[in-house]
Amino acid sequence: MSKLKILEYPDPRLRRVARPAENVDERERKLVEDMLETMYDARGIGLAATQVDEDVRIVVMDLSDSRDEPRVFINPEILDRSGSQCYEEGCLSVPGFYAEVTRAEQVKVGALDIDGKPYELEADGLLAVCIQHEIDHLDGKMFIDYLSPLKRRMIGKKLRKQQNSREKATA
Ligand code: QAP
Ligand code: CO
Repeated sequence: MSKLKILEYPDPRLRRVARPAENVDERERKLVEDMLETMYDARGIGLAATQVDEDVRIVVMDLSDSRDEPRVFINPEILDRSGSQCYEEGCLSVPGFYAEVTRAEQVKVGALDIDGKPYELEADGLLAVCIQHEIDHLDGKMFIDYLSPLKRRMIGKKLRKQQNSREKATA
């Protein structure tokens, strides 16, 4: 397994729309392993392939406290949604920033598992929030898009500053 580099806002590569996986093979399974390692190392609960600069519709998640319940979604699709809930979200690609976002309360998701087998999942609460957040990434969308343009610009400026000083420190 190997740890991957996580892209950070406002990197334009986070805006690409990922293409569906044509099959679930060794290449896809290796990516899933690497994404899980990357997510666990960064102490995240969800990670989309877009965030590690991979152009394919794959999401990994783990909402457990014990960090031993990995979930894999290949070509995930929201089949049904209902209700609405407000949740304070963060993102590994927007480190240090959190904001409340309103999304569907319940979703039904269809996806392929790590063996390429189709399955469906009914989710609510944090699980539903996380799935919607991660599928957004595959469509080039981020949680800060739901905030005001002013807030988004402020976050972009602060992150750029952090990124620049980090670059200088390692130069
Ligand atoms: C998406 O986000 C999510 O700023 C997953 O410094 C988040 O794993 C869905 C993280 C909340 C629903 C609710 C963020 C780690 C992790 C940070 C994450 C940070 C360190 C974010
Ligand atoms: Co995110």
